[in-house]
Amino acid sequence: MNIFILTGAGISAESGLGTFRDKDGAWSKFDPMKLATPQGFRRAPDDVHHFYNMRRRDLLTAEPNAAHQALGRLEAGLAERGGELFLCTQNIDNLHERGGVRRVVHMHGELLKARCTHCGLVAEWHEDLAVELPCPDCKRTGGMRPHVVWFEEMPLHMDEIFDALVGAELFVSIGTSGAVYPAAGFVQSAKHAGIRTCEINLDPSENAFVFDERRYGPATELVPLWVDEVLAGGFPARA
Ligand code: BV8
Repeated sequence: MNIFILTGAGISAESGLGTFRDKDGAWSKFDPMKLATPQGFRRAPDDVHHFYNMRRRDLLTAEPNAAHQALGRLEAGLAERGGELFLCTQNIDNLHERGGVRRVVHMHGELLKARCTHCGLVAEWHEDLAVELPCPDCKRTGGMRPHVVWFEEMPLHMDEIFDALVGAELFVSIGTSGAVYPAAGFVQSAKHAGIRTCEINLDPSENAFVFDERRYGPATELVPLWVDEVLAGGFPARA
């Protein structure tokens, strides 16, 4: 049994990391066009670094929750049965890895990595970033940025993602509003490929109507239950 799971900020909400479009989400306080676009970074790099430095510090004190840990169990359980979990996340935190998932595909990049726009270096980075910091490799300043995908930038690993998507038997979306493309379009691609689809979320997403099955509630309650059902006997009964 091969399962493709797409996660979003909602799966990390109960670990204390904020979401984007919920009532008190990041985009209700900050302008994404100023803080999550290449032109925003060109125009005000210090503001963008401050936004990501704050989030990086929060992440370093956050812990994975029961939903992250359940997906770690799912990956191991599927492998024992000759199956595979393909975990694609829009999140830039490392809570899936710390929850036990061994292979995580970060299509929007990773908050604990930095990239040099001069030489292309990508390096682990747990401290604050700043414009005046020199690149560890080319030593030039002014080029270090968070290794994250901003709006109008191409998400990462898209070929690998689509290959895994069409090879899955079940597509599950967890903790995402379905507002951002191309991730929000994955469920349609799964549907067109004849793959069963399931949404697990606090509230219905923008593309809830597309899903065959829908479960609503906190991820730390629903995801462990769902994983137990899958590992006990294949696909959960239809809702
Ligand atoms: C691109 C930076 C192409 C990282 C982010 C149509 C097709 C293709 C593109 C577009 C299109 N229309 C518009 C576009 C452009 C744009 C886009 O989609 N705009 C939207 C707003 C309309 N897309 C892009 O620009 C993407 N790039 O398309 O490139 C291209 C082509 C040619 C040449 C070049 C490029 C890039 C998208 C990535 C942008 N980066 N952030 C960061 O700072 O983190 S966006 C941001 O939104 C994050 O990455 C985040 O991951 C993503 C999605 O948000 P969610 O994770 O869903 O979070 P949200 O708050 O929205 O929802 C949380 C959900 O959780 C809610 O539903 C809530 O109910 C639930 N929840 C809350 N608590 C819980 C819970 N669930 C369970 N339990 C709980 N406790």
